[in-house]
Amino acid sequence: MTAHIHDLATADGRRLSPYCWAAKLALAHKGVSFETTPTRFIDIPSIGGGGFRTVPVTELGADRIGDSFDLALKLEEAHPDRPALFAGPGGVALTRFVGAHMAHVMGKIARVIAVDICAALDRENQTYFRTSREKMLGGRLEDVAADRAGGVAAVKDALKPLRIMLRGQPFIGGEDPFFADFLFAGVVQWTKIVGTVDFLEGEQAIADWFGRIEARYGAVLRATRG
Ligand SMILES: N[C@@H](CCC(=O)N[C@@H](CS)C(=O)NCC(=O)O)C(=O)O
Repeated sequence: MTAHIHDLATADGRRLSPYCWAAKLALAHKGVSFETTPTRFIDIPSIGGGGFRTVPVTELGADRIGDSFDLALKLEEAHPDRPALFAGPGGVALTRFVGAHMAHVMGKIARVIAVDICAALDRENQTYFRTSREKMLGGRLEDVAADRAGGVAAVKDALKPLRIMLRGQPFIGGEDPFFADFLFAGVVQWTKIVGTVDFLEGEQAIADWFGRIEARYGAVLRATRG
């Protein structure tokens, strides 16, 4: 079975979304092949005839799944014999916390690079993105990003728990990556795709951890345009 992902893309086809990257890494971890369709922000409401507000939207067999965490749960249920994404109900519960922490880090990063993301979209999508993100971030994208050094410092502060944890273990999942790792790897990949700020500069432990993910799933991460 080949899964199909509606995958958020910039005007030049670069695959942008942290959650779409997490979904692709989860599929690869479970050995499920996938294809992608580049999807712009304003095309999301038309996916599958309507009803979805975010991507990834993943077609997996007869299912159409509109959330990356739900996709990971479905994959774990369908393939318990393959490498784990959660390793049991406790792992699912803990990954909810990691997801919330990842969203917190993502919010800090968005303040620095939302203006760069906007520049990478086509005109129609720029209008949508600017309006929605300025509402979300509470100001003009340029103003929110004006103190770049301060914004980067806030991201680094938010990454402290990950940095400390990686002193003692190679992955959030322990000896092997879990979905929690893929949620954070999606965020790192997002910043690399936008490519305007190197948040891993001076972050050796996190860069090494991302390198370990790349060592396993480099083919997925190198497909920056699908
Ligand atoms: N909980 C969802 C969140 C997905 C999400 O927020 N996706 C963003 C892209 S990173 C999106 O589609 N945003 C659409 C929009 O802002 O209109 C998941 O894990 O799949």
